[in-house]
Amino acid sequence: MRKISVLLATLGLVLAGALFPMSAQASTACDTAWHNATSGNFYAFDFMNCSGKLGSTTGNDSSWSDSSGGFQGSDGNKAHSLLHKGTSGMAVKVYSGVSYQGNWSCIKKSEFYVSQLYGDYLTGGSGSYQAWNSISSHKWVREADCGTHFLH
Ligand SMILES: [Ca+2]
Repeated sequence: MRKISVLLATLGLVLAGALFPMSAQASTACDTAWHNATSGNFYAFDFMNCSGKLGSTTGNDSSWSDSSGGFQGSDGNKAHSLLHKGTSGMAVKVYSGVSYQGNWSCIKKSEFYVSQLYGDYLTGGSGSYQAWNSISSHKWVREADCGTHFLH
């Protein structure tokens, strides 16, 4: 009888692992978007669950509201989800201000994506600031440069 309980408990854990393989906020839509994304690129989306692409780039962008780089025009202060398909091992540091100013946080390669920025915060810098509707610039950095500040 006891053996059966242990077996069932183990089976339960295996099933839970299969249903939530990546994180508490795993998203089937973002899984698909990640697999379809171009290697080496960082993406941002207008809506949650990696929908409504704002832009993508292999490089840095000091302003998501100017007319150059991977993010332009009305892309600033709009992102609700992010996707990281970098291959170098670098993290992407996102900022609430243009020119890499304001509050910031990072998405690391092993996170793959952030399916919902709403409720997450840019805790780097002075105090913290909402992560949704606020990202205005980004750059690739060494993961160690992010300290403990990572999006979830
Ligand atoms: Ca730009």
